[in-house]
Amino acid sequence: MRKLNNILITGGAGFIGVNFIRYLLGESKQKSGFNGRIINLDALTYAGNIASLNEVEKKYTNGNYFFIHGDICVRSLIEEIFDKYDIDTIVHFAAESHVDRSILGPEAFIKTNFNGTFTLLDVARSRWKERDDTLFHHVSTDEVYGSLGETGYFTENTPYDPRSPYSASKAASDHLVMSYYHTFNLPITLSNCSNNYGPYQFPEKLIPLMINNMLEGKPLPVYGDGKNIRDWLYVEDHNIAVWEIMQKGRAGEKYNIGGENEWENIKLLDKLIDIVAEKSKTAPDKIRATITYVKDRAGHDRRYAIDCTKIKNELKWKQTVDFETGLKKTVDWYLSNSNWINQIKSGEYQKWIDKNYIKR
Ligand code: NAD
Ligand code: TDX
Repeated sequence: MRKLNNILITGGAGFIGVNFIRYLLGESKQKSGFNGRIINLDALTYAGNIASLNEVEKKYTNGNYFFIHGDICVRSLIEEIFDKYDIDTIVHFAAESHVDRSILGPEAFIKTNFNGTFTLLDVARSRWKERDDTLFHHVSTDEVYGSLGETGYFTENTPYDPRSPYSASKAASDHLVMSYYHTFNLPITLSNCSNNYGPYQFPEKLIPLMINNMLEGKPLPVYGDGKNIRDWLYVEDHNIAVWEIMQKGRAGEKYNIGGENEWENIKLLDKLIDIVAEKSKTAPDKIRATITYVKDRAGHDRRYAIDCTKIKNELKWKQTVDFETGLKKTVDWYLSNSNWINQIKSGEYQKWIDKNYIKR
């Protein structure tokens, strides 16, 4: 098992990164067994919310957690962080992550997802030359594999066939990561995960968008015929898998992670409506009446489904949160954290960042 001491987490103020840091340092610390330092580097784009870690920072971190407000594309900053904190591990979450935004403006996706990954890889290569106790874990998506028909699953050997600028930028970064392993012997691991849901997800993604629109009585926009299929996984289960790979995964290997939990968007929405209706004491039919079919997403992938036999067999990972429980936990979280949403929507949060953090 690898001993991971000084971990650089990129994108640790985003949805999955926040949950990952909470898993390593927060209430679940015992489960993870982590005992080292975390350096969280995040540019705090619209999707990053460092306030999500406020109480973890105050309650649990004891000087073993550092936040740096900066961009993964700035090489001199990455070099400085490597030297100052003696980084031996990177887990790379930072990305532009929303498919719709990549259709409206692909440039930021190429910059962060491709050039940013290159910068991190290249600094790691230069700094880790003489070491044999290091690891670069790259967090990627099942979207790199393209779109499935009615049958079949993505395995680690499925050829890449990305369809959106988002998935193409992630696919390109995956190839670059692999190339650094084969060409320079950089110890890497890579994971391709299906759709995550859970607390702290930015309300542009399907599940939090729908929950918040339901709570506000707004229309529920369903793209196309609503029959596109995604494979949903609770965010903590994704993070446990990432942590297992980082500790025990074989260098140079990629691992698929998935929920084995396929849902047509419209059926998922139906389930979510029942949960929100019950918890907010609203008539389900009143919410159902707000479903609005809208123009389809350009290049909308029809179906994703992950075969995660490899990680299950090799690392003994499995999903722990069933969909019903996970959705209820998620709805509860959004119901009791309306401040988090309101701050993001009002722009108050951006002002708070500008006041409290100097961008490096
Ligand atoms: P997110 O959009 O919620 O968070 C991304 C974070 O990266 C934000 O905090 C943002 O401020 C930061 N960031 C963006 N550009 C940066 C830059 N140039 N420098 C430093 N920080 C920057 O994304 P997420 O949903 O948490 O996804 C995290 C990772 O997991 C991504 O790599 C994504 O591709 C991958 N992934 C996500 C899902 C999912 O369902 N959300 C599924 C599989 C894989
Ligand atoms: O308003 C909506 N209406 C709708 O019908 C939104 C936002 C989405 N959808 C559909 C599109 C997809 O079929 O719901 C499905 C899920 O959409 P998103 O939440 O945008 O996720 P997706 O495009 O599947 O990508 C997500 O999973 C893989 C993440 O955003 C990626 O970062 C991750 O890599």
